[in-house]
Amino acid sequence: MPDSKQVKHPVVGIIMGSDSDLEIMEAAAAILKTFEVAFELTIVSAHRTPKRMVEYALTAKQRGLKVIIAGAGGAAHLPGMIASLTTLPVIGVPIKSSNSLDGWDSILSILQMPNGVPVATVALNAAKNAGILAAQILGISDDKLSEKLSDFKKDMEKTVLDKAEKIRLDQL
Ligand code: RP5
Repeated sequence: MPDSKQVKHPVVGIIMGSDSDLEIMEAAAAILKTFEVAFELTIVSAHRTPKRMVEYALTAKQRGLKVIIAGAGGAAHLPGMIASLTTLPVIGVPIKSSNSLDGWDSILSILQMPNGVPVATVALNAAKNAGILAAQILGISDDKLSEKLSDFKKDMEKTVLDKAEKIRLDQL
């Protein structure tokens, strides 16, 4: 557990309900790679592999994970169920999947958790933000990572300012 895409000492667990979610969830893996955060990635389905889901959640902390990113679509119960079984922070990624009506079903299934069992829900298909948020959580106790996040923000700012400058010049 898990049995795919394993690295040494992962601190973030990226899980998803189906391989059809991978196209979206890859963005979480990509941004964690740029921050050099070790992660594992696998499929855990709340409905099709409920026993695997329980085992994943119950062993996550002892295996060294610090944050779990869980993506699912439609009747998206995976993030909430994982959150019900662990004290690790769980970030939910609602996915507009093949069985999703319009994406709202996925969003509300993940967002509307009962008091006591929070899931930090990002925007529809926003796996990149889930990866950034996971890094920010880890950055609280990791100065090097926190610096990388700070540089990331500075780069974003520069990109936008460059675009703003370009628009002004183009409009002259
Ligand atoms: C959910 O059902 C999965 O997370 C996925 O988003 C959706 C569709 O799964 P597949 O039928 O494509 O395997 O549980």
